[in-house]
Amino acid sequence: MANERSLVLVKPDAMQRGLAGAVLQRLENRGLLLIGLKLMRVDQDLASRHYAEHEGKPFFAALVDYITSSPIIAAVFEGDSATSAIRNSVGVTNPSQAAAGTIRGDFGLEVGRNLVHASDSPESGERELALFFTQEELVQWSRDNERWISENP
Ligand code: D4T
Repeated sequence: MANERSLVLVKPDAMQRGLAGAVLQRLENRGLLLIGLKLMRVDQDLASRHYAEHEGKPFFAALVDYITSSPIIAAVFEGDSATSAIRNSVGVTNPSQAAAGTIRGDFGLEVGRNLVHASDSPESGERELALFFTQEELVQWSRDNERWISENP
């Protein structure tokens, strides 16, 4: 799908460890277009809504504690096949299994400290970004070098 939008969260462990720039740089370097960015705290209500699909699972309480424990950076990236491109750059959920060269594979060791969230489908991306951003907070813009990133800009 063209011009997918994906929500990326730089989670509290990445913030505490000073890795926010490294995480965002990897996605920016791929050519994904940044259209939303905010430093914020996630409260219990937002955490429960964002992780609604995990409610009732054994790790849910720890997951909510973790995501609410420090500020995060919420970002929206746009691009062709943005969802899969970002998920591939992020790596699999458990950093101990994530490939070297991915964010989780290079910076993490445990599933409960996996540094970053990325939407798992275009539909999730739209649902999730609406939890974190108003339409007015998303910036529509284009780059002057778009034709060097995309064959059909
Ligand atoms: P997020 O949603 O944070 O990008 O992670 P993933 O999409 O890669 O993985 P997920 O939705 O299956 O899990 C959400 C979140 O829960 C944590 N988690 C997960 C955990 O602490 N223990 C577990 O056993 C699992 C499956 C990690 C990510």
